[in-house]
Amino acid sequence: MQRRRLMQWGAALALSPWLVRSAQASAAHAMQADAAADMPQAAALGLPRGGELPELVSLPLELKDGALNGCLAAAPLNLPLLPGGKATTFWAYNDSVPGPAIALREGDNLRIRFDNHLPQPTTVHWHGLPIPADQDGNPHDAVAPGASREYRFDLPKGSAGTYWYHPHPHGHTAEQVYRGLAGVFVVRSLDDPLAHLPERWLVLSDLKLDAQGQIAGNSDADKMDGREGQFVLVNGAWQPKLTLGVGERQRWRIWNATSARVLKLALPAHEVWLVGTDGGLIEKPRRIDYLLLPPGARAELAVTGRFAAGKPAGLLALPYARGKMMGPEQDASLPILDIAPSAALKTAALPARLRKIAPLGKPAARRLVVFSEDMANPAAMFLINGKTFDMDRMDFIGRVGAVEEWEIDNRADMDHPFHLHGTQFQVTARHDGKGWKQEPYLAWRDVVNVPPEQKVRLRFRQDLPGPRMFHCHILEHEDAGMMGTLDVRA
Ligand SMILES: [Cu+2]
Repeated sequence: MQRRRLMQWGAALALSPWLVRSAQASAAHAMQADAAADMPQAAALGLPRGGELPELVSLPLELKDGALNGCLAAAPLNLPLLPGGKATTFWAYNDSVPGPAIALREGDNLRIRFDNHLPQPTTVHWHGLPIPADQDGNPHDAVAPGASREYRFDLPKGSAGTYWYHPHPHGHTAEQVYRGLAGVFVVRSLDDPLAHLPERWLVLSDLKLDAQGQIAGNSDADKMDGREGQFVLVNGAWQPKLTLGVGERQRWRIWNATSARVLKLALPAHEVWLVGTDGGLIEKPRRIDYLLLPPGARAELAVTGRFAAGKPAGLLALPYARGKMMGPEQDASLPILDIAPSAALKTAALPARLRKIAPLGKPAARRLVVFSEDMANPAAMFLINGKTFDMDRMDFIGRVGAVEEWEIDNRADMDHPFHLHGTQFQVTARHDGKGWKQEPYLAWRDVVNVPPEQKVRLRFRQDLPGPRMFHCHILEHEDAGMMGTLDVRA
């Protein structure tokens, strides 16, 4: 097998990084051909496209004893996706792909009964939310097949933002997400300056089917590069269509729920302002030409329908190279969503100020987080500070309420999007390989992409005690051990 050969070469040539790289390049070439052979072309599968953008289903919630109560169950689900009547088996929350949307307000208290009907242990991780560590679906708190648990937390003031939930068991996160387990979670503030805009929610996910129309397992190339399938879906549909009035301003929330794609999203025919990041609104709208959304990240946009002549009317993912070792890079624009004009509408106002974000003060602790790859060591290929994930090791000890500054230094060959649980951070500066540049605006994030030979500085505060994961959000890298634990102590 090509993979084994690659590893033997890697081991034999461990003394010469350059030789390892060239051996990898030729093995990679052979593996690309393998990967193409086991992944049929999109067109050959007959997945329908061009339908109306599906609305997300909502999770029913019942107010009882001061809490909103709901149920989530993870289970296999057969969906008749392809023509010919043969169903594709997904794993889904409440028989829905994506999972049911949860929309709450700051101050709400949520209680979710969760049932695991999967053949594997799982957890529900509430990605980005500032909730207690023991409610956050850490890999340490797995729910066994057939077992249940309750997740319970409140949404503090200031937590309005665009979040999601997905499994986080150690070693199975990528598979559970690519089989369909992911849902969105929106927290609204009581004084939302954009409440007057109609909202569209777009969940971007990746689908890879085999020749039988079933969800394909991960190839060796997927395990190394992070998985990319034939299809990028929006709310579970392939290249669906949304209508936008000429001159109409809408508020879009976009989730990158793919395992590994760094999406460089553009709307060339329209007027686009960035208004929010993972953890809610930024201070002032920023006019943008494209949005770089790494795996796991979210954004809010104010989109005005302009339908500029001669420009593609839809949402595109522009070409982006993320240093993949095996697979081909995305070297052409990928249509994600069609946009059709409806009647002309008055353009709603976009406030000049959205909210105030206070910069986090001087850090009480500074830490260095180095991403590296060791292609000669299949047992520990993706490393943080030279180590692979160990559930029983605390990598850092932090303090509740203390500001920390972390420098994420990518000394590897691929992009690795950094993610931290339990809080939102502020990126303060980025090093592009030549020098540091101050981040031009304040924003709350929980994912930041770090390309090879680049560095990012960020600050955060953890307001609750307990172990918090930090990891690469390419889910195959996370499963392979590119993860650590920050133990926050009172
Ligand atoms: Cu990674």
